[in-house]
Amino acid sequence: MEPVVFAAERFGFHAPFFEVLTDGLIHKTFKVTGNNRSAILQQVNTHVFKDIDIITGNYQLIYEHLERGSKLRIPAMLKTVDGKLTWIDKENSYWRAFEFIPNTYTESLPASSDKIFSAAKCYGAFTAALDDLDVQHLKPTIPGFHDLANRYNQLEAAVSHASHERLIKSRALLEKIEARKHLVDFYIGLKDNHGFRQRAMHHDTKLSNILFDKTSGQAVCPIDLDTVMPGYFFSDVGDMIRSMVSSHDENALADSVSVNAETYRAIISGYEAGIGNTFTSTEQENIHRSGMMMLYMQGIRFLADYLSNDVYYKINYPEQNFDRALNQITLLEKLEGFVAALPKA
Ligand code: GN1
Ligand code: MG
Repeated sequence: MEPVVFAAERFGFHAPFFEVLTDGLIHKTFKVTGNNRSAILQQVNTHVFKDIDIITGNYQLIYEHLERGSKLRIPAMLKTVDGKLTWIDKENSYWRAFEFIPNTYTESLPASSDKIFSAAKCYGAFTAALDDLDVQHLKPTIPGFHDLANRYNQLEAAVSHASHERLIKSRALLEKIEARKHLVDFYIGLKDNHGFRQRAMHHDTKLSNILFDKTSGQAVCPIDLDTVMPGYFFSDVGDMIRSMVSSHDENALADSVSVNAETYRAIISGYEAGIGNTFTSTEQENIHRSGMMMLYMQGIRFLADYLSNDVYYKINYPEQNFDRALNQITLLEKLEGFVAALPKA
């Protein structure tokens, strides 16, 4: 029997029907259906999320906070037949389950500006709804996750251990990354500037991490909340720009990337509508840096993984992490041109 079938049983599903939902690069996710109900079942990647109690604790804190004071509702975590929130199988894999919110679905790229606006507003509203939660109660689930200085150091460490062949192939990209080190300096500076607040950031704001309502076509809530933790303004709006502004994601060939102006505007205006007046004036003034920060960071992360022989991201062919890095840095170059041409506020 497949491990997912055993796991489903622990969460009360007997002889279920299951579908593999493959979008993420980290966890394995399934939709299980049986006895007229469905749930999302996940095998947690514990190499990435080393402490399952931290991700579970954060999730419950967020869930309860939203339940008390917000219209926004996220899927509830489900319990096993013996009342636990997680189950460990005989291979030592952790499993958990979430309620499947009926009549919802996830969108994929390319998507209309209406969908993008609705998703961006939802991510903004999520952070706004958590504004009165003391952000220090959310524990960092991956230390240094969107710390650009940390990511830059990890790339340097990867360079020092890389194979000759992979290093030669990466040379031009490494030069482009080095030439933009001012983005790392900006990150270091913002931590000491009180105009930038620490707040609850989702940190993985892909379009596919939003549930949409099938009837209204509007965003319902963000999902994939393992990386919700204290962060800075650029992460969520920036990761949306990073992952949505081109008509295909980071797995597309670099020569196909482009900045869609309408999508860009929908992200910014949707996010502003959602986050409302919790954004400070300093954050607002710097909003157009966000996409560049995130493309730069993701380019660095993919290249560091390539130079480390692909230990982190799932790949489908040997050079995929290099191609993803090239995609992100190419999009960064295009975004720089686009932002420079924006009318000054
Ligand atoms: C990972 O697995 P997924 O797709 O939810 C990664 C994000 C990256 C993304 C790039 C925990 O997210 O930070 O932006 O891949 N998540 C983690 O596709 O590293
Ligand atoms: Mg994720």
